[in-house]
Amino acid sequence: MSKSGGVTSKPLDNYSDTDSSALFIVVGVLSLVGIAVLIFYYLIRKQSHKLQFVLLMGRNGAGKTTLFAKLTQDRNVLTVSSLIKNIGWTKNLFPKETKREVQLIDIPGFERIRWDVFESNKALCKGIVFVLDSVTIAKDAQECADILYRILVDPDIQRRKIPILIACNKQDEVAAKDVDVVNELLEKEMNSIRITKYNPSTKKGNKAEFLGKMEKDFAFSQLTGNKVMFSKCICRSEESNEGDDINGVVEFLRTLS
Ligand SMILES: Nc1nc2c(ncn2[C@@H]2O[C@H](COP(=O)(O)OP(=O)(O)OP(=O)(O)O)[C@@H](O)[C@H]2O)c(=O)[nH]1
Ligand SMILES: [Mg+2]
Repeated sequence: MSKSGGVTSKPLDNYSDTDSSALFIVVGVLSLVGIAVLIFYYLIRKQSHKLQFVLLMGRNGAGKTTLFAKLTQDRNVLTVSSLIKNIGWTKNLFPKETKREVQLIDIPGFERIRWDVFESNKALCKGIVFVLDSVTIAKDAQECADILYRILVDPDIQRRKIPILIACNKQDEVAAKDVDVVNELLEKEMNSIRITKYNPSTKKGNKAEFLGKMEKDFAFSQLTGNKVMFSKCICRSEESNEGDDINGVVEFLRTLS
């Protein structure tokens, strides 16, 4: 009995040794694969972060290039109407944090260049700062709303739920409209534009281009995919550069860095 027990116990011990070393090998290989996947994922994320950027958009003279220079060079510049895009990384935007800087593209307001540059860069954008002139907004509301509408119905922008910050610039000027007033003016114009895209009563047009809730007046808060936010902005005060205020834009960029 004891002999037979001795005979059976030896092969069992051997089997157990082989089994545990096989297990070690499997665990080792799996760990290596896991580490490789993590490194690969980290590199892809790093690379895609480098490739992505935030677009500065809006009509001519809104202050995009002025804001771009403040964010990328931390200085005030005199500008002329842009005919080509500017690309650059933000500089010292989050000095005391581990947040990474953000790559920006300043898109000229000139209509044909604007949409060419937008079309060729939208696939890699991760956010849009829509800059507008708060002094002339009452007169320019329709044009600004047109641009915004086209951005917001874009399938790429919708599918990727790109967030948009509307920077109400030139708030240093006495004639500047408050952020709430700008919001109302734009919503009113967006309301009119969407009826031209699709009319719910006649059912004419493209339903996919109707933004917001059918039964209510348009409000940016009705957009479920794209988050649209507003902030005041002063990037080149007429009186003194010390009065500049781009905190709302910096906060927005922080959420994307
Ligand atoms: N008062 C005031 N003026 C500003 C402000 N920001 C920009 N400006 C002025 O607005 C004018 C137009 O600014 P730009 O930065 O060239 O405008 P833009 O949006 O780049 O214009 P385009 O390149 O034509 O699309 C310039 O004279 C700026 O100095 C601001 O916050 N306050
Ligand atoms: Mg410009």
